[in-house]
Amino acid sequence: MVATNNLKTPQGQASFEISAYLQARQRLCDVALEGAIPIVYPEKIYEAMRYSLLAGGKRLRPILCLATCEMAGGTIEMAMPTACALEMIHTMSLIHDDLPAMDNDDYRRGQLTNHKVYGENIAILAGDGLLAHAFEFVATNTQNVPAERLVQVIAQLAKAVGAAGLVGGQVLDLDSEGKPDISLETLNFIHIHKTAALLEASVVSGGILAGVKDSDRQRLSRYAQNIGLAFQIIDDILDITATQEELGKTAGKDQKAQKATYPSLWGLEESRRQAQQLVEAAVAELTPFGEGSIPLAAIANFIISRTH
Ligand code: GRG
Repeated sequence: MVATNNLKTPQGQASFEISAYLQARQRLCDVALEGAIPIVYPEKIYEAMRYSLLAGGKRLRPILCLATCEMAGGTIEMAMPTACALEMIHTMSLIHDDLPAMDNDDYRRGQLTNHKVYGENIAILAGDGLLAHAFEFVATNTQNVPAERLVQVIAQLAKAVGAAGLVGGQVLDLDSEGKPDISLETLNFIHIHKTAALLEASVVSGGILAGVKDSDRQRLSRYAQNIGLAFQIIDDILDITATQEELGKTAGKDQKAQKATYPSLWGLEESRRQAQQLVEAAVAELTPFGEGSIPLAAIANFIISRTH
C-alpha cells in the first residue's frame, strides 16, 4: 500500500508533515531494497552488498526520485526500480569513499564500514557489485515506462557516476586534502560533482520517468543543483557541530584532514545563510508545478534543518 502525502489544508492553509512523509517513504524504499538483492552463491559478496545497503540511511535520493515522478504525474511503482538503483549507487560511493585509499573511515551509518567487516578486497567488490546491479535492476524491473524514457534514465545515472559526476568530484576532493586554501570555485566544483550530481540524477530521473517536458527538466536540474550544494554546506557544518553518534560516522574529519570546507571559507553563520538562500532558489524553481511540488519544497527545507 502506497503512503499518502499527508497533505492537510486547515483553514485554507497548506501544511505538510515532512517527518511523517519522509518516514513513510523511507519505509517503502527499505522494503523494496530488502527484496532487491537476494543472497545466492557465493554468499559472501551478496552479504557484503546487503550489509551496507540495508544499514539505514535517510534514503534521500530514492525519496527525491519518487517525489519528483509523482509531482510530474507519474507513480511510485514506475519510479521504484530507479529509486532503488540510486540508493545502490549511493551506497557504492559510500563504501568506496570509506576505503583506506580514499577517506579511510571506520564508521558509516552507525556501524563499522564495509572494509572493516569484510576486508578491503571484498568491500571494493561489494561496491562494484552494487553499481552493476543498479543498472541491471532499473533495466529489468521498470514497468509501464516507454523504453526511450528508460534509456534516458540509464544515461542520466551513468553520467552522474562517472568522471563527469561522482568520480570527477572525488578526484579533486582527494587532490584538495591538506590544502585548506583552495578557491571557492574548486570547492563548488568538488561538491557539484561529488554530492549534487547524484541528487540531480535522482530528481531528473523521476521527471524523465513521468515524461516531463524539456523546460521542466531544466527547472528540476536547477532545483536539484541548489539543494545539492545546500546539502553539502550543511554536511560540512554538521562535521563540525554534530557528534559521531548523531552522524553515524566519524565527526570532525574535515579539520583533521585539513580540508577546505564552506565553514572554513565563510564561517558557520554565513554558511547557514548561503544554504538558506540556495534552498529558497531551489523552491522558486518549483512554482510552475503548483501544489504538487509541496513535498519537494518540504524536502529542500528539511535538508537545511537536518541534524544528521
Ligand atoms: C567507484 C564509480 C565509483 C565512484 C565512487 C568514492 C566516490 C567515487 C565518490 C564519493 C562520493 C561521496 C561519498 C560523496 C559524499 C556525498 C554525501 C554527502 C554523502 C552522505 O549522504 P547522506 O547524508 O547519507 O544522504 P545517508 O547515509 O543518510 O544515505
